[in-house]
Formats: sequence, C-alpha cells, structure tokens
Amino acid sequence: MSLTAKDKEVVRGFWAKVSSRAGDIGSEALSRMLAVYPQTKTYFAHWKDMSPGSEPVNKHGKAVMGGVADAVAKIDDLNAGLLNLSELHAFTLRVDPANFKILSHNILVVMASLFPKDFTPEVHVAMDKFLAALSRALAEKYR
Ligand code: HNI
Repeated sequence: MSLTAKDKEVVRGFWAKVSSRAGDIGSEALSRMLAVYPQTKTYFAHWKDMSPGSEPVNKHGKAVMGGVADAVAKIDDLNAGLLNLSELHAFTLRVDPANFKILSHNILVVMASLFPKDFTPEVHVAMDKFLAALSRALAEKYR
C-alpha cells in the first residue's frame, strides 16, 4: 500500500518530534530484535558484544536510524533514495529481507513505548506504512 500525501505529512511531523532520540530508538530496537528474534544474531557474529545497549549495538542502532532519517528525507522516491543501501544489504551483507519486517516491527514498538502520547493510531498507521515502504525499497535490489 503506498503512502498518501497525508501519511507522508504525518510521518514527517512525527519524525520531527522523535528524531533527536534517534540513537536511543535505534539502540533499543536493535537490542529487542536480537533478544526476541535471536535468529537475527547471525548477521552480527563479528561483534564483540551483542548485549542490549552495548557499544556495537548503540553504534549500529545510530547507523540504522541514520538510514531511516535518510528515508524520511527521500520519502517521495524511496527506491531511488535507498538504492545504495539496498545494494549493500542484498549483495554485500546478504541479509534475508524477511528481517526488514522484523526490525521495522521493533522500531515501531520502541517508538510507541518512548512516545506514548504522540504515537496516536494515525501516527501508528502512517509509520507502519512508511517502514513497510522502506523495507520494500531495501529489498528492491534482491530481484
Ligand atoms: Ni542494516 C549496515 C540501515 C535493516 C544488517 N544498515 C547498515 C548501515 C545502515 C543500515 C545505514 C550502515 C551502512 C554503511 O556502513 O555504509 N539496515 C538499515 C536500515 C534497515 C536495516 C535502514 C531497516 C530499517 N540491517 C537491517 C537488518 C539486518 C541488517 C534487518 C539484519 C538482521 N546492516 C546489517 C549489517 C550491517 C548493516 C550486518 C553491517 C554492520 C556491521 O557492523 O558490520
């Protein structure tokens, strides 16, 4: 389902509110993904420490949310905007795209838990659609 003009406006508005906490969101979302979906740990076997809030988790959480910030900026053409990141995940990292849905879910859970007042049903649906579109764009180079 593609994002409507209204969805995009809601995503931009919510992101403007939460982006200063992007590092915390990324770290907690990644920590939850690794704890709740331990099959995702295989991709990070080279890290010294995969425990919640560890240095590599914090650093990578920040990097992932940098990608999300980029996607918000390129919301009108996600496929073109995320082309390099898609190639990286498809050809170099070889991440199974099923995991994009898992990480998206965890990002959504953490946003809801850190911003309960701002995370209205309208924000929930717009962010869910946005993260699904981001995941589709990341999977674009797989085929
Ligand atoms: Ni992902 C590296 C963004 C989902 C495994 N990832 C990155 C980088 C960004 C990024 C940005 C750093 C790129 C660089 O160094 O140039 N990843 C994103 C985004 C999503 C995502 C926006 C989805 C919301 N990545 C995933 C998922 C997995 C994943 C679901 C696996 C479960 N990513 C990786 C791995 C790396 C990576 C592995 C390399 C990290 C490292 O430390 O080696």
